Amino acid sequence: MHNLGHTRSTNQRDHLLHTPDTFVRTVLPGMERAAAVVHISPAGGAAFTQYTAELEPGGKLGSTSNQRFIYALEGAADLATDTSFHTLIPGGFAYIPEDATHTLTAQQPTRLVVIEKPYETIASAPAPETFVGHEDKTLSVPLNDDPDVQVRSLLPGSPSFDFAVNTMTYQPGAALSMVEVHIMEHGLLMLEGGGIYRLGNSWYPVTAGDFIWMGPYCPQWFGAIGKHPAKYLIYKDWNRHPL
Ligand code: UGY
Ligand code: MN
Repeated sequence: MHNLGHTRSTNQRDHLLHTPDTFVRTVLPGMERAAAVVHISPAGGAAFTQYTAELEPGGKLGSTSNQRFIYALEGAADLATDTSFHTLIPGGFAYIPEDATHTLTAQQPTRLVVIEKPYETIASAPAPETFVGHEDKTLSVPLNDDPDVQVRSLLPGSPSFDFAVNTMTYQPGAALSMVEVHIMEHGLLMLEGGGIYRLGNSWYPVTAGDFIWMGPYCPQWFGAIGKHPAKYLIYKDWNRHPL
């Protein structure tokens, strides 16, 4: 059934809401038996790229010289670097520094969040190293003392890292305590549940599977609605001077 030209997706100067009914698959260089839904990139106004990679069994990601973050949504994929081997299962994640040779191969039908960004070196911190973990083993802390909004920081806070990726889980009815306006940009994938996202001067109903990009200084607020918790994975640039 066609949708008569309607969609919740919208592309604004300082934000994008990208809903699954509008996803178009593409194959990025080096991908094998895999496709990508590129949610945001420099072409859309961001300083990073975020895509969902959908891999068949034996499918592979292409290589990159940029730093890369992977979060497994479904399936299982083997990450091999020059010195290590890990299998990523749902909730598992990996950070791979720039210029680090690696392969990512699906064992079964697999969906991955992939974030790539040129690394911004600073003299005062050593280059980051490969970091692999699982969300379930990451500390959950309340946001601003609100136990109903829990944050898990997947990457170390060390200034070696120039971005952060967190999960945020809201109990039904919980909300951000303020409208945030900040220099950092966000790439956000709704993982569970839903609610209302304020982006700029618009309020959008959002649900699991939706992607949001928030540009620098985009006013933002979220309130969870429904009978189940709402959860999202959120990227932000971090630890660097604005100039
Ligand atoms: O970390 C953040 O800036 C986060 N609280 N923003 C958001 O959830 N929109
Ligand atoms: Mn924010």
